[in-house]
Amino acid sequence: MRERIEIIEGDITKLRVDAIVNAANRSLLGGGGVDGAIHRAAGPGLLEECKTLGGCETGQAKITKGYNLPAKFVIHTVGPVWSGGNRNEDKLLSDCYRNSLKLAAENKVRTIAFPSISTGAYRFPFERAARIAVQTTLDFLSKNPMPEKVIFCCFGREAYDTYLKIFDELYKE
Ligand code: AR6
Repeated sequence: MRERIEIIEGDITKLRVDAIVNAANRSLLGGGGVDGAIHRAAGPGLLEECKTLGGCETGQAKITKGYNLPAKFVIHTVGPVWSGGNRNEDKLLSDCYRNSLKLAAENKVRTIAFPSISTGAYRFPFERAARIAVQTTLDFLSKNPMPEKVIFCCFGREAYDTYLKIFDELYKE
């Protein structure tokens, strides 16, 4: 199990993996943050395909091709907007990871990279989000052979340090 999870610091648009996950909004028509970076790097074909998808509900996920990205696919998921923690935000964020991993497995994705969903414009507290990301992924991988590898792509040193700390807390041999 340990070898199926990797924590790195970097820009997710540069990763040569089967799928990268996009922290999108319900329209799936682009935005700022990692969503903007992914659309810029993928080129206009990505938006054209996204227009055909009819949006996406919070906690759900949809898949497209990667166009000019080094990644073959983009899995678009919509995280919850943080509004204090009493609006089912934890469960919805966990759904994002679980549904993205499920969609990846269905599409024979072997390696997938996640950004930290909801922790930018949507203001989810970072440590709390990292704990949900890691725990949901550990649960999924313990029950499923695919994807073979999950990468948490941390944007900046502080994010990276937090993920390492949370992983050490949650991972038991
Ligand atoms: N690679 C990896 N992580 C990144 C990158 C990158 N290139 N750029 C930013 N991050 P956000 P959200 C990190 O705001 O909170 C968009 O407008 C960033 O440091 O991108 O889910 C959408 O269209 C942060 O930790 O996504 C939605 O409207 C994390 O990615 C809304 O923002 C997520 O920040 C979604 O908000």
